Amino acid sequence: MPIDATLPYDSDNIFARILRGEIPARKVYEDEHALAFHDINPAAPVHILVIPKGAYVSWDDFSARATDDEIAGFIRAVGHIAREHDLVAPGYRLLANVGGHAGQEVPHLHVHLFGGRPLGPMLA
Ligand code: IU
Repeated sequence: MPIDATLPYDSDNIFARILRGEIPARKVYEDEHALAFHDINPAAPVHILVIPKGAYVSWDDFSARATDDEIAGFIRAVGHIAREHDLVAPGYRLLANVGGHAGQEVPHLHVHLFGGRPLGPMLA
């Protein structure tokens, strides 16, 4: 079920539990602002989720409430991970679903990083 992105942050969501180390994840990167791990149901040869360490429901919540430091750190982490995985020359795609129409399932902001094959046209 897609989430309602206007609801307050639920600190029991699965990505919050991964951040607290209560649930394992195949981590690929971590710093002060961001954690990245392989998606459990990959849609491409490279399918990494990058999440901020702060408690933000969605891109909307993050862009409204996060500090400039958090936003800059998070965006830099996404770029760093793409470069570390040699995705710049072949190309890659970033996607962040927000709420019901986009089908966001987990109520902690996550940016999908897809790569490793031609990704085809955007769906919308
Ligand atoms: P969405 O943008 O909220 O629709 O994407 C959620 C993603 O989180 C989706 O690709 C799932 O496969 C992925 N995921 C995960 O990697 N680990 C989990 O424990 C759960 C979902 I639940």
